[in-house]
Amino acid sequence: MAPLYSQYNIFVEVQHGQSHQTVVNYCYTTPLKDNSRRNQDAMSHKAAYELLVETLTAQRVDVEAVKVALKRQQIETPSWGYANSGTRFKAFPWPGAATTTRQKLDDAAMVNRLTGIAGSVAVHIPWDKPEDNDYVAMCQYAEGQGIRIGAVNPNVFQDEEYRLGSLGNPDPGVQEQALDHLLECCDIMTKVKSNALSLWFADGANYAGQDSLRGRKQRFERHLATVYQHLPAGGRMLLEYKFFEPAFYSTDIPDWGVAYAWSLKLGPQAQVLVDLGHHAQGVNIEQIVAFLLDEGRLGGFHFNNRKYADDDLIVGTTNPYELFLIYNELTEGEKSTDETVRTCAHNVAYMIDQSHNIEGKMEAMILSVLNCQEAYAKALLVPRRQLAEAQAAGDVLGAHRLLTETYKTDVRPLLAQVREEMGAPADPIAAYRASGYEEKIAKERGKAATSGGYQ
Ligand code: PSV
Ligand code: MN
Repeated sequence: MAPLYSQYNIFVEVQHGQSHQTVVNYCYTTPLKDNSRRNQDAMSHKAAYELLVETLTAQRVDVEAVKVALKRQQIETPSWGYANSGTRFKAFPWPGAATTTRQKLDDAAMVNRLTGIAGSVAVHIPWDKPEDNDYVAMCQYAEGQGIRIGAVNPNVFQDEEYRLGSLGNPDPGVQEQALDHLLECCDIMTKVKSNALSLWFADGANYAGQDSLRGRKQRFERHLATVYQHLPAGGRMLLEYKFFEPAFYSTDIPDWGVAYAWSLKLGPQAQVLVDLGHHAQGVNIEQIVAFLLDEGRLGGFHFNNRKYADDDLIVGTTNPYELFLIYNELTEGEKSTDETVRTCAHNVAYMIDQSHNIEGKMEAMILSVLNCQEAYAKALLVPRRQLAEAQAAGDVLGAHRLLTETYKTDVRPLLAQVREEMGAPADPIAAYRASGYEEKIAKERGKAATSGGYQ
């Protein structure tokens, strides 16, 4: 097998003659002999790591504590992210993309081996329904690959009966059908040892007057209460909101306010799930995160990235700064003196929800996990005490700068070191490319037939 390790290169920033009155760090600001402004000499990540530790330690960062937190981080990958997906115009098949649940589990296990922090996989039922209906065996198969089954996602949007919605449908028979499936998923949770029922509904209306808005609300509230009663012991219900699509006039759970209000009505096991693609342009997601954390009702994330709508692009590719700001709130929550907030922050389910339409599925997933890891690492370095002081003193730009300068820290050598200490490759993407896995699955699985587009 090809070596799993690749050399790590960093850039050395030279800042001659500049004073560093830093409460924040300028990474690798080491003067070089040749006086060049930007020297691209390669340095092993070990040397870069040691330099970073020195810099951070001088800023009174407890690097060991940061490493412990990074080793505990977990990102759940979605089974559906390993399969072919597409837009309404076309789904382009990718050689080797998974078509069976076992293949999806194999792929998720590979992503976990390469990153060390993707130990669970979310399933979507019936997309992941085993042919023999043996969910226990499915769970054992996952465990045999070194991963767990995470959130169970019911699917009440694909059957023909759901044209006018599921729980919100005006037809009581269709409501019943959706409810049965949701209750079946509660049973599946026990079989696959999952503690999260992750709910998203495509329900809504396309035209004013199409249905009673209050009527739909009441149907939802009634049926969700029944589902809540069926949660297995210790199980959580995560309520995902989305402001539009596929319904374009009204959506039954359009925003976090509705999801929050319903979670309060349902009980403590119900919490809100934030999908980064489910907000209007410009919405301050980190503020939503802060609010829900403070109320102890932030249940989980569906990470992805958007530019225009629910684009489902790789998390951290379009707006890495937003991802950092979200992690900043979460990290602050993890350290809070308020027990509700701390407990909530430590129990957040970090999940990816993406479609990889024009790119390979495996590399996309590895990159997604790494982008979350990088955002978290930076958030862990935020000098909380100084930030609080600057905020209390009304030092607007001082506080802002503490955050932005931390964001600029090059944490890659730290992450390479953490991965190696966890037995993962320093550069998981290079390791994946060198592993032969992509070629192997392409050969074994071939190219699946896809549909998509207007038919
Ligand atoms: C809907 O857009 C969504 O975000 C929900 O989480 C679904 O379960 C997922 O995408 C896959 O369709
Ligand atoms: Mn989602």
